[in-house]
Amino acid sequence: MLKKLMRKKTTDIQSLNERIEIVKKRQIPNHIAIIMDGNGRWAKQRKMPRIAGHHEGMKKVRQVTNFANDLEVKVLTLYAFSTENWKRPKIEVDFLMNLPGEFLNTYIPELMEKDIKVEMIGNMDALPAHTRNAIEKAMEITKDNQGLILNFAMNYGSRIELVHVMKELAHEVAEGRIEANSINESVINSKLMTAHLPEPDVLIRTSGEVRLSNFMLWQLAYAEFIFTEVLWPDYNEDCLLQAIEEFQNRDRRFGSLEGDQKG
Ligand code: V0D
Repeated sequence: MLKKLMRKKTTDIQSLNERIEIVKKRQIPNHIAIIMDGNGRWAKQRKMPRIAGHHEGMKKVRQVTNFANDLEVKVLTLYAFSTENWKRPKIEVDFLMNLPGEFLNTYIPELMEKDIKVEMIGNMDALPAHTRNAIEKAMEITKDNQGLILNFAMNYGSRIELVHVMKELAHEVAEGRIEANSINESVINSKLMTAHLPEPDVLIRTSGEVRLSNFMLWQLAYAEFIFTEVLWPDYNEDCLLQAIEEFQNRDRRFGSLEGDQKG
């Protein structure tokens, strides 16, 4: 019985490696965005406090980041905290705000070793000073790294981002710095917090929720959406590989059709 189990495990690992080889021969998405949902539900199922789910979720951030880096994904954007999340109980928000510091304290040496660069989008001003300091320090330390960009969406909301873009453009028009007629998609792109990044090719949302929840509304215009029932603390390499396989299969089926204005 044990032998059989072990053999099964070995073949599972082999097939994972085989799948990686196959996936690597095809188009790897440049930019993957993930809404990491289901941490609270994961904890509830185990009769644990919600914060235990968040903490377990943080461990998955590390695992998924390392795997995306191995696959040579260029950008991984993770929705860590939305502008709506402030409505949660203060004790939960306080716990969440300690996660960036804890994550970075333990993970920075590995980020340096793997050449991973930390960035963030969202309104930093409203974050507690200790959270902001931890993230700013990590961005500073990793700023010259050339590998994966690990982009955290923190206190991010897409509509407020677009409001800022529109306000800025209105000012520029009012002051005669640009003409209203010259506003186009690339002008708007250049004002977004993601201006320097490629658009996401894939959006993944875990935990069976099938909504965008004010996440990168403009940037996701052409992305493939992949929804999974898996709760974020249960998400792993196999799940991400499955998502990329799904992306590659969809791309193959629809990528060459006319009328789908890609790129
Ligand atoms: C909780 C699942 C890493 C989602 C993942 C404050 C909910 C674990 C970070 C992190 C959170 C953020 C910035 C940074 C380094 C790490 C994080 C939050 C929540 C919100 F520079 N995990 N994580 N931030 N969770």
